[in-house]
Amino acid sequence: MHKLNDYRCIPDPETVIMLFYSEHFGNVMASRIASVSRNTLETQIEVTINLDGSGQFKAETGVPFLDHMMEQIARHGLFDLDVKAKGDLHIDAHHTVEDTGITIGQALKKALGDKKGIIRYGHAYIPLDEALSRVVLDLSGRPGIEFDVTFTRDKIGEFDVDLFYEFFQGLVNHAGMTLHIDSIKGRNAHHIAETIFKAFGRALRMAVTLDPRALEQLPSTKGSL
Ligand SMILES: [Mn+2]
Repeated sequence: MHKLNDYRCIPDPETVIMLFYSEHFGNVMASRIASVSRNTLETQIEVTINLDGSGQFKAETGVPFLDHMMEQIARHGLFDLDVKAKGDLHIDAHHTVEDTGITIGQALKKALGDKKGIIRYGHAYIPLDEALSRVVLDLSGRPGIEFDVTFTRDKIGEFDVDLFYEFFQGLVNHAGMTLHIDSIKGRNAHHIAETIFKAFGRALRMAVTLDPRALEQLPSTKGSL
């Protein structure tokens, strides 16, 4: 059995875990990739996610602010994320944003597979100038969202701030995740939104990370997640 202190010269615990994992389980790691296509009369969406990526991001959704926010998830979560969405934007962005959240949730669930070895819980505080947000999540298998965010305006550019909740609710319902999002401080709506998405990426990265001390275990006393 290998021990973490084989790598004690490397200070960053995430680097230690990644090195340990890629050395011993490299081919398993490559499998945490999933693609999902979801088609309705309102939207056609394709998502590919690699949980063990490097933050590469591509999106064509026709909703630039959504793309800007999803890029925060990919970059700060170190996920590779590719999102293609065609939606009924002639009505408004509601269906496209909600269904993109749903499809990312489905892809995330598929990429996680049996969830063996994952940390399961994740949290992050992220500041941006005057704004500060906290995201805490549990890959519990049970959908639940607590969204305590007050925006200082109704729209960021063309983007309706109500849609942030719709995005996360769709994602949570289909990923099977408990998600608490709290905006703690903030005046600028763009900053508030960005801190939420960065914190979500960072918290999700923690939760999906494989724990080298428990690679063969499911982190639940119930025996299922
Ligand atoms: Mn920005």
